[in-house]
Amino acid sequence: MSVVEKSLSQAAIELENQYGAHNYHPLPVVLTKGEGVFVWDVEGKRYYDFLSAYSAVNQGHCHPKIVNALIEQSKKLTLTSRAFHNDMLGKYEKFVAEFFHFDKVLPMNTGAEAVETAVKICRRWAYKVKGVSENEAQIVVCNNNFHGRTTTIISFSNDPVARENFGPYTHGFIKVEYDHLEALENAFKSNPNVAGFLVEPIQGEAGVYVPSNDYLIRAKQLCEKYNVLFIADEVQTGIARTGRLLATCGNCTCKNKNCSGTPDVKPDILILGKAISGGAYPVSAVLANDAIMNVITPGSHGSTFGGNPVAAAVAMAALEVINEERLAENAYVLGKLFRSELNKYIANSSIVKLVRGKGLLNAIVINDSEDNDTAWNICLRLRDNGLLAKPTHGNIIRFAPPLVMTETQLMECVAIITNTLAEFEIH
Ligand code: IF1
Repeated sequence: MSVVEKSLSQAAIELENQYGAHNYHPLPVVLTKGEGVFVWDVEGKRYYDFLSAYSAVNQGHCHPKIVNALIEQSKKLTLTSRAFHNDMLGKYEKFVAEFFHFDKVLPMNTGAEAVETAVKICRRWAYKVKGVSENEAQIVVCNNNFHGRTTTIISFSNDPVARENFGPYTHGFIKVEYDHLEALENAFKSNPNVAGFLVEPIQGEAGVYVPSNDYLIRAKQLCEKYNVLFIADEVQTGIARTGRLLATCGNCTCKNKNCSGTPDVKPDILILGKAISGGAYPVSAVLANDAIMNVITPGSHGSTFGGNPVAAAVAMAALEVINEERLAENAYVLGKLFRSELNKYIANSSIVKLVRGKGLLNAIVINDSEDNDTAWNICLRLRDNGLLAKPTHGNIIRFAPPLVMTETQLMECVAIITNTLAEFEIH
């Protein structure tokens, strides 16, 4: 112990450094409390949370309805495993399947588990339904994808940091350029064993890349033409984050008057995670109609915690909050305001190149090379000024506050962000 009293934050960080694997490089701030759009550090300082735990806390930190569902179910029955039935699973499965307009759901826990589950369903559908020879199924993915951290998923990543020295890698994936329909059709045309196309409706980790307006719908049409399953990974873009219940499909129940109301593209397999539980509990889900989901037979897939009673109670409460508080509509309106205000600043900025995003999933691109630390230093100053955000790749800063934010709070955050950026302007 140094002679100078260690701050509580410093002590907590040192514990992590000594006893925790160094698999992250967090911003130096130690949080101890969250409520709505705010979090507090151990020294009592309040921040606006502009990351929302990577879009898992869309409903706001510690939402009372969700926390109450967690507490009440935890007092009754937490886990039975799937060796027996319980009174929560069927109710939850019906709720979620109807909420997203699919026949069935396969409940899992993390986003990566749900992606792995979707890969298994797609492959088995290829063999049992499409007639692809055993072990020959191919799934098309996009360059700069992020779908999780398991060895199969990083096998089709092209991010060296996420992939290097974790081989041997899983076969059966073809990479194409994102938002490139010709490349996608060529992959389908040149390989009859393609069973699925796994895509993020917006590439979050890559830097909030929003594809061309017609990309998803035309990609789905190509999937139909070549009998390929369209698999939407909405772990990050789903649950109202992009101004609609789902980034892919408009036939939602969010009653968002801004929404087209007609389905842009209905996935064959939908992958959800993160905010399906409001960040209160690990919950993920894979949804599909019977013609696809029924390839899964007893004993062919499972999980100890998948669909447990607490997950069921929490997820139903978290999804109810989305509709009750019209969070898709709020994300749509505040997202437009956020980008409009940032563009006013960018018009006269030397260090911010652009802002992009949909709903309240946005990012700014800093006019600096990826390997410089301007974006990191901006995030450190944002922290000092009471707002938490973190760069994705090098020079891109993601801004994704909880969807419960008010217009007044958003404008206060715009002021914090632009005043902080102004400190870095080159005059
Ligand atoms: C980390 C990124 C975000 C995801 C999509 C599946 C998963 C994720 C589209 C897997 C998870 C998280 C993971 C977390 C950081 C964060 C992240 F930066 F890694 F890429 F959000 F953009 N599909 N994303 O975004 O879900 O297994 O984590 O529940 O691993 O560092 P998970």
